[in-house]
Amino acid sequence: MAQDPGADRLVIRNVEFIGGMSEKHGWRPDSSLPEIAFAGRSNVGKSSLLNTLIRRKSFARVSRTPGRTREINFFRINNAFVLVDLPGYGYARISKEQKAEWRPLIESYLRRTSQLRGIVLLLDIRREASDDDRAMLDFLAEMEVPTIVALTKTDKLSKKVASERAAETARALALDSEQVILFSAHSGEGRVELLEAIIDLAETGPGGSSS
Ligand SMILES: Nc1nc2c(ncn2[C@@H]2O[C@H](COP(=O)(O)OP(=O)(O)O)[C@@H](O)[C@H]2O)c(=O)[nH]1
Ligand SMILES: [Mg+2]
Repeated sequence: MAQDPGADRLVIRNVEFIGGMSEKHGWRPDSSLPEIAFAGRSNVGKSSLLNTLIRRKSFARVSRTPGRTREINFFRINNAFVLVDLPGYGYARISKEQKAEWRPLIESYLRRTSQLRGIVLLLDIRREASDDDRAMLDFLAEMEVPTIVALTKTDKLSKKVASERAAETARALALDSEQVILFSAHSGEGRVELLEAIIDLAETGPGGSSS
């Protein structure tokens, strides 16, 4: 793998927490770097996926800090792009008021970010997409944001069933099969594929032109 000339760009050399956006129209970094955002319902495995992708203790520490879990957190990676950790949505145990909170915050971020190059939406491979998941996908399609779906926790299913689920998900959500990536934080499945996909998005100029 060290001999592969393409592998170097996948090495995470530097991760820097640059801050959190906690309310609609609130602070956000004025970075001009491309941004890639990660979204999904609470408990889908987003923290685990990001920790697997980034492999930094400092990253895990920030995402565990109380108060940060409902913010949008920004991390500069390799001084090349910004990874945006959106708050998990739709957790059944929180109040109605809190439940409604994610939407304006996430929508405000998405509408204000001209450097957004793509979004990774996480879905648990064993569950059907929720209304919130579908609302998010519709919103992203409307905004014409390139979308990747990561199906998480694939280690819970056999390889055969997992790939059937991937095909079903693509069909049900009208996605291309290349947009769906199987991922497991436990086995590491999909880490390289997902990293390649997000770096490709980050290196694509606005409106899809190669920069
Ligand atoms: N089997 C399995 N469990 C996972 C995986 N990723 C996360 N989990 C579990 O799912 C739960 C929620 O994970 P977490 O990363 O905190 O989800 P978040 O709320 O989306 O940040 C935890 O109990 C994790 O151990 C995975 O790839 N495989
Ligand atoms: Mg989390």
